[in-house]
Amino acid sequence: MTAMNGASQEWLRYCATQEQLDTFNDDGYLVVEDALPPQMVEQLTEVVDRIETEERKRQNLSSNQLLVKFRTVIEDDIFLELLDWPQTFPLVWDILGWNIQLYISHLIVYPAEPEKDKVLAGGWHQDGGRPVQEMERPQPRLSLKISYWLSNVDSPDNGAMQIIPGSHKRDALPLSSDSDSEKILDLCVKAGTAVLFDRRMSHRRGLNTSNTSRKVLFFGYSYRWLRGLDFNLMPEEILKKCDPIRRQLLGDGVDIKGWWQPTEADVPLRTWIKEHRGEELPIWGGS
Ligand SMILES: O=C(O)CCC(=O)C(=O)O
Repeated sequence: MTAMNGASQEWLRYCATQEQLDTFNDDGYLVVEDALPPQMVEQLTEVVDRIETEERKRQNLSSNQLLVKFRTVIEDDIFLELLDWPQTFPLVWDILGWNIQLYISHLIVYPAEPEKDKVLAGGWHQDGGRPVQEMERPQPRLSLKISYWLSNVDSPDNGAMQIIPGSHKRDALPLSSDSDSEKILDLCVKAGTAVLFDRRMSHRRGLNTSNTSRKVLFFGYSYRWLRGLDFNLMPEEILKKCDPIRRQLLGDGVDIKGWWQPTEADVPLRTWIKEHRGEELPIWGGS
């Protein structure tokens, strides 16, 4: 197999335990504390601050407005490191399998709300766009996101993400904004924490009434037969910087057919897992 990036040396140390798999399956989310060391948080924050300045100009946003930036992965090479980050990536392939790609990467910078009693801007939702409306119930999992927290969320007032644990199984949003309120969990996390969540789990952004800006990166992974929201064809100059597994995650492959019926060359992640875990891993089961 072609030379891999340094991160792959560490992947086997961080594969999912049965307890982590059970937690993700039962609750719909999984917290990985200290997924990013302080130095990485610092480097990412520097990059995010630069992007924030550029984007506020581009989107004509004032410094106290919410900033949402999609297609973040191409904005700096440091995000290519996050693509297969050792403390989180093996969890993704242990949950979804190896036929995966990055389908979305977005950044949210949420400054403190100027007024204390603003209503929540982001409503309860499941991720996935139109398919969420158009698929029959119960929906399949299809994708998950990793949120990388770059600022401390010590209390709900810091704009903690709100989730309803277990709601991915019920596969229905709360009927009114505050029904289910007893089941709502405010995700309080330290900077450097990663939280993986099932796209079907009801979630929303909480209100930031503190005096600090909340910074989070979201990396969403889906099956390769679902096409990307960020890109279908990643720019060649980004692909050139990447080893085969990163290229797979960025949507590269031999041809369209291989998204559905992969050959070995389409899915180097499968080859890596096979070689390093000694698993059989059949490649596909018919047309
Ligand atoms: O910003 C948040 O806390 C929630 C983000 C969110 O809803 C999403 O990524 O789908």
